Amino acid sequence: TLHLNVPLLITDDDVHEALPRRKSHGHKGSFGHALVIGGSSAYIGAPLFAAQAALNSGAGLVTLAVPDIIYPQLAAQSPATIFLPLPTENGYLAQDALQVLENKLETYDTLVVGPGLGRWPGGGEWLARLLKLAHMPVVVDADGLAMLKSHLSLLPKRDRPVILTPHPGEMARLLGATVGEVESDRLGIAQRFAQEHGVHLVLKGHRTVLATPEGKVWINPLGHDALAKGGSGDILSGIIAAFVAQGAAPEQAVIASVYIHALAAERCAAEKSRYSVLPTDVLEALGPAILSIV
Ligand code: NPW
Ligand code: AMP
Ligand code: MG
Repeated sequence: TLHLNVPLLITDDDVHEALPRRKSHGHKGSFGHALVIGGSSAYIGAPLFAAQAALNSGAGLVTLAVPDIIYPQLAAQSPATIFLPLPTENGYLAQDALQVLENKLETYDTLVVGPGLGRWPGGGEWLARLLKLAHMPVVVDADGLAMLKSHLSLLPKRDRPVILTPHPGEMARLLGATVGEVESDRLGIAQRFAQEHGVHLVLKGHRTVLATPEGKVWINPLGHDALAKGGSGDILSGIIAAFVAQGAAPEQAVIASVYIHALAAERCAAEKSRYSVLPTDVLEALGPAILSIV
């Protein structure tokens, strides 16, 4: 029997507090190493958006693990990213991509899995094995969420935090509900899911909701339809990973991420209209948005 907690509206001050502190004498190792696993033959931009967002949000090192068929195009576009090309099968990561990753996983401070990953038969088991091997905070987004559906019982058993970032369509799929049902009770659904599965649940969309495993609920007051364009969510997952890599607790990392993501988009829209904002504009506006808070 859960009672619905009163949600808190995220403020500038909360974000100021939540942002991980930078140290002038810090080096790239001090600011964490984020690993992004994603991409497939159809979705080349998504993993790059996540990796670039992590770099623009302060991660010291970012490695992008992608199917080797798309690696050359990506590598040409982001010189600051480190690449880990993985074996490909039918345009998706091959099952044995895990063997390549397995010994390297302890290098990374945080993991994002899902942007542009696609879905393939056996993908759920692949993801479940990855989550068992990965002893760091993990952000599961996009197709990672689709493949997690039959493995939700894994989540409460993990020793490190899990952050899930579904849009209403992905939330509906996870619950076996309709988008209408999700949208009619965003706060209640997020809170129950987070507590039941022991995760930080970021239910995206207009007025994004964050629910913590303890039942605390936050609402992001910022953001509008300038973010309603493919790639926006992929950027958000990278920002969260960067703040976690820099030492923020998951709750603080998400509070800062959803707010700065939305603030950046609003600032872009003020310059070029809500019609014309692209994910690449939001990426560039992350720095100015952070500057307006710190
Ligand atoms: P509908 O039909 O649109 O109304 P999927 P995805 C619904 C990658 N991307 N509120 C939607 O409903 C991602 O990273 C790559 C309510 C539909 O039923 C993923 O890997 C890009 N409903 C992959 O694409 C740029 C909503 O959910 C279902 C909703 C698939 O991700 C784009 C769609 O969900 C993209 O990021 C909302 N706010 N949003 C690239 N450039 O490389 C969605 N729905 O099938 O999981 O598809 O979100 O497009
Ligand atoms: P995705 O669907 O995974 O690309 O994620 C979309 C991102 O853009 C999420 O962070 C959403 O919260 C945000 N977004 C999309 N449309 C809106 C909207 N109308 N108002 C506020 N945020 C939005
Ligand atoms: Mg998405």
